[in-house]
This record gives sequence, C-alpha cells and structure tokens, in this order.
Amino acid sequence: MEERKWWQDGIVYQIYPRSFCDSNGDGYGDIQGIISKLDKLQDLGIDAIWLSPVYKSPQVDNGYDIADYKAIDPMFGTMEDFDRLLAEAKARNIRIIMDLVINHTSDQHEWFQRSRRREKGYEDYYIWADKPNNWGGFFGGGAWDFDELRGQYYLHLFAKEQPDLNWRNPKIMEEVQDILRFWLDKGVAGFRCDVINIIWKNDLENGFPSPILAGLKHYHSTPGCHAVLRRLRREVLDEYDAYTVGETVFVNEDQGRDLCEPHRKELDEIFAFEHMETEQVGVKWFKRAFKPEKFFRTIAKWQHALTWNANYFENHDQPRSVSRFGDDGKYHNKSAKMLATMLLTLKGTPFIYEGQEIGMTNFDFTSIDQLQDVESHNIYAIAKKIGIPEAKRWSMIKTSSRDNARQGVQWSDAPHGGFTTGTPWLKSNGNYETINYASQEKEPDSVLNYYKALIAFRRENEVLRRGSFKEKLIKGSVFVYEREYKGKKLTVLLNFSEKPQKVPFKGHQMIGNYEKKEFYGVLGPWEGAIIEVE
Ligand code: TEU
Repeated sequence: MEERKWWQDGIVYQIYPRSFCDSNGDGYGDIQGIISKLDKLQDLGIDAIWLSPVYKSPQVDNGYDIADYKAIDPMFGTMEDFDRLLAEAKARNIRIIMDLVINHTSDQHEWFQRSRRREKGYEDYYIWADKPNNWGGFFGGGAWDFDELRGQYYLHLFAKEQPDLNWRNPKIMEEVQDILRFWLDKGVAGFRCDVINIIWKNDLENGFPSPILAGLKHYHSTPGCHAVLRRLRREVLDEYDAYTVGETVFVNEDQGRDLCEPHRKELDEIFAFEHMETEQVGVKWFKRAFKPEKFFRTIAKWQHALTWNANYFENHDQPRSVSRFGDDGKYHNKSAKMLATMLLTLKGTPFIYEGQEIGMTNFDFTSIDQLQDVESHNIYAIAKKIGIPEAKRWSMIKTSSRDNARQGVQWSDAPHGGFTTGTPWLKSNGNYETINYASQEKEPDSVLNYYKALIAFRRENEVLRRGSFKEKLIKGSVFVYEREYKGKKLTVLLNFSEKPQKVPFKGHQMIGNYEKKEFYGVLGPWEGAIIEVE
C-alpha cells in the first residue's frame, strides 16, 4: 500500500483573519469570528485551514510583520482563543496550518530592537551593512534603510518595517526551530512558509541593474536555502509528521522540483506563481488581456513538472479569480462554478481562499484613499513620482491591488455583508446584497452549493484525488483534460468564454455547472463538466 498523507486527499481553506469575521464589532476579523463559522466550513467539506498570520504584529503588512512569534495579536484575540480554535477545529476534523514568516520580522520585534543597539548575541540577527547595494524591494523602491541608532543600513526585501533575518547566523535556525516546536506542540498540522525560497542570501554583491528586483539572483532558491529547509524538516518537522507548503516566488519547474519533490525532503508542496502571471508584462502592475490558452498551457506544464501540486487561483495577495479569469457580471454564477470545477479536479491539493466559494469579486473602490495595502500605496506613489498619469495609475491599482481580495467576507445581506457590526477596517464591497453566504445557502443553484457538491464528489472519487493528469485539448478558451487511476478515467471539460464551443467528446456527465445527464459535444457559455467518455 502506498502511503497517503492527509493533504493528498484533503482540501485546504485559507483564512485571512482580519477580513474573515468580526465577532466584537471593532471592524477587524478575529479568532472568535473564525470559531463562529467553523460549522459552515465543516459543512463545506474542507480538511484544513491555513491561517494567515495572527501573531503579535504592528500590522504594517497585515501581520506579515511579526513582533512576537509566540503571542496572538490582541486584534485577533488571546492565546486561549487560539487554543479553543484548535480544539473546536479538531472536533470537526479540521487541521490548522500556521503561516510561517521567517524571511523577515517586524522592526518592532525584540530581536531587531536588540540588534539595533548591538546587544551582545544579537548583533548579527539581521543583515547590516555600512553601504547599501543596489537591490530593489518587492514593494518597490530600494531594499535598504539607514538605522540611526546603529549607524548602519539594514536589508528589507519588503516594507522598511520588515527587516530581513540573517540566516547565516546559526542562532536564527535555533530560534526558528524553537518557534516551530512551540506551535507543533500545541497541535498545529504544519506551516505555509512565506517567501521561503528567498531567505538565504548568497552574498551582498550588487545585482545586474534593473528596475525590478535587481539582486534577485543573489538570494533566489540558493543552496543555503535548500540546506535550511532540509534541516528544519529533518530536525523538527518530521518528528511531528508536519506538513509544509512553501510560497516560492519566481520559480521555474526545475527550481520548483528541487524545493518539493519527495526525495529532496524539503517542502511537501509549493505555491508556484507562473499560472498567476500569464497576463503580466514584467511585473503584476502591467497587464495584457487574459489569454486562457496560455493559462492552460502553464497549468498543464506544472501538472507534469511536479509529483504533487498545490493548486490555487486566489489568495490574499491576488485579485479575485471570478473577476480575473471568469466573468463577474452576466456569467458570475456560471463562471465561478466553472473555475471551481477546474480547481477541484486538477492533480494535487486544492486551496480555496475565503469568499471564493461564494464567488466574491474584485473591489469597488473609487479612490486610492479607500485602500489600505502598504504595497498598493508604495507603488501608487512611485508611479506618480515617475510621471505615470493618474488614470493609468488607478487602473494599475484596480487590476492588481492586493486589497481586491481583502474586503470582508460577505456572510449575509446585513450592512457590510455581515462581516462586522462596526466600521470595517477596509470598505466592504457594495455587492454583498446579491453575493453573500446566507442567500447562497438557501439557493440550490448557488456557487456555494456547487462547491459543496463538487467537494463531496471529489471526496468519493479516487480518480480525482489520486489520478494522473493528461491534457486532451487546449484551444482558445477550451481546456479538456483526463484524470486516470487504476484504469478508471474521467474527463474534465472547461469553457473559459461565453461563446459555445464544439469539442470532440461525448459521454455521461457526472457533475457540472449545467444540469444534464449526457454531454453531447458542445460546451455552453462558461461551462465546466466532468464526464465519463463513451
Ligand atoms: O508574499 C510575497 C510575494 O512575493 C508577493 O505575492 C507579494 O505579496 C507582492 O504582491 C509582490 O508584488 C508574501 C505574503 O503572501 C504577502 O502577503 C506578504 O506581504 C509578503 O510575503 C511579505 O511577507
């Protein structure tokens, strides 16, 4: 019997806590809010929750700037609340996966404060230099800032309040192992590892001059990084049979394989980015029209590249998939379901991002002041500085801002979609009266009920959970692939357009977003179907 891990059969649901559910009316989602929705998540049929950071943090980057890895931020609740969440989730067979952010900390972390003061033992916790190099940061601008107190520059690949840890210092490995044990001892199932393939800097040489991330080569998927991953796994994670999925930026297939193929004993899975970048021109701020065919080819390529895939179309950094790859107007219902059909039938672990299961859409902001994201504001300011006209700046933000996915989850048609009884930290989306959980629970034909049906179908179907992947047709807006396990086969047919499409396949329909028993060879607008080919 081949050994199966829970995550090879399971489905993961991502919660971005500040936007999920507010229990106390302060405008921010919190842990009690999550607990109050666990029954709904169990009903949806998920196996694990990936919790974006809930640690103590000044929230410059919404918790991805951690000030204390072993404390819960008061905004989200207390450690007792967290322990209760773990227990309540466990009672429903739901595992909790924590977000592990170890490329950087907050500048408010005690380690950084001590390092600034050159306290003994802490001098080298971060990356300090007398002279900055030319590296650029992920949020735009340079990657170095001067610290008056220490009289030196420090490296920060993200916001200036997020100094990069110095992994060359063996103390960092010790500290992180201790943090891992702290959470694993509580009973968490594993970690989603933030920007994990850039933690180890080879050297601090200047990068080839480029407006985008000059210096990337010097810290991208380095041998040092692989060594860190192997040690974390061997010395801690394996002891707990813990699961890891790495957020791995800019990886090609070879680099991806080196980070997560089973024999490497590094990560269990990776979030590759290439399928999320097919409309990009260089950076995400410049986009061309979405071409489904390119998207399908990229997906298919990665399905073949890895033994096991982490499949996602959304997260807290990406625009909403129905607005981006589907049609959030006339075909909202059909296209959201079609995307669900794809997500849940690819080889690998499906990741659903909060709100995706009701087809939440991109934001409806009308001005930059309504946005909160540090990255959006940085980029907007830089664009202004280099003379990009206002209208263009706004369209860049509109299509690509991370706040697209950060509006409160729309639970009902109550004010602010029932996300909060107070004033939400980020303006709520005006479409909550038509798109919300409560009404979709009642409506048999809703996106939500389709997710539930598909998840249940997948749970009973080992071809979907375990089968191989083979593309059968990639043409224009049509994607057809076959899954096969022990001689049993299924075919998935998808139409990424509102134009009907003829395809050379017929058969008995098992499930799909158009109700029918037989599939006769024509895909309707935004149709997604799973059939047994005759
Ligand atoms: O994201 C890293 C990352 O590379 C991007 O997705 C990033 O969000 C940005 O959009 C690049 O343009 C991770 C987290 O998911 C993100 O929320 C954090 O802000 C970031 O790391 C820093 O911790």
